[in-house]
Amino acid sequence: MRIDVLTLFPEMFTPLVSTSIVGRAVQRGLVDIVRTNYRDYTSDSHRSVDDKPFGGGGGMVLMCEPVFAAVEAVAGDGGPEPLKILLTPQGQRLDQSMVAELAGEPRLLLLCGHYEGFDERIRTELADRQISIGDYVLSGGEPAAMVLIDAIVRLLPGALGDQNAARNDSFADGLLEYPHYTRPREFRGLAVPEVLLSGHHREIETWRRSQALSRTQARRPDLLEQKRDRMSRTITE
Ligand code: 4H7
Repeated sequence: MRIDVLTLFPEMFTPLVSTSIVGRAVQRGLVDIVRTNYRDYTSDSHRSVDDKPFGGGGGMVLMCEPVFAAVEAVAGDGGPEPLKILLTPQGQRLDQSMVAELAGEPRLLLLCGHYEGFDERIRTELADRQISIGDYVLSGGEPAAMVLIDAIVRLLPGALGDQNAARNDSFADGLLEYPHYTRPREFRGLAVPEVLLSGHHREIETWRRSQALSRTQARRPDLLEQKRDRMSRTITE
């Protein structure tokens, strides 16, 4: 997969692309993450990327010129046509099913905004999709793009170790994870649940499933609701 990131702050992505699961996926050639600075596509002597809003009011707005020029240069490089995604609080809310769908794309292009945001014509003419990572405000789209990249890359075949991949499958069914424990068996008087030390794999499996269900019911009943909806749709279809 290829992911192009368009941003005024390409250096913000360095730790992401060089560390942990995403860093390893890049090393293994599972994903190619290419950063482009809008500022390299300005045409005036001041290299302006933003300007005052028409109609007045505070703040600055990212201009069409450098953003269109950057997208056209990057997307027109001969590779597959990328799906162009704008990260914005106005977007469709990201969830795991959207992540899985995007992980199937050959190429994504992520547009990160700053200042007061983008000129409206960038949204309407350039973006194929607008995505929000949640209902809160960020100073720029970069952290949102990083969240999206991390969530997608870990789904690419070979990105996780085999063990993790298997576990990921069992969690991909829309439940919260069951509790995890490691050594020591007792820590400050807090014991690990006996069943996990029993060696009875079927019982452990049942316990984990029931923990995942009760935990989801207690903390995120909306997830169980969605799961029910998905299941009833599957039956009626
Ligand atoms: C596009 C338009 C994403 C991008 C406006 C981006 C939250 C999310 C941004 C803005 C983002 C999310 C500019 C609006 C700065 C807020 C203070 C970048 N914030 N901004 N303003 N939830 N900000 O996915």
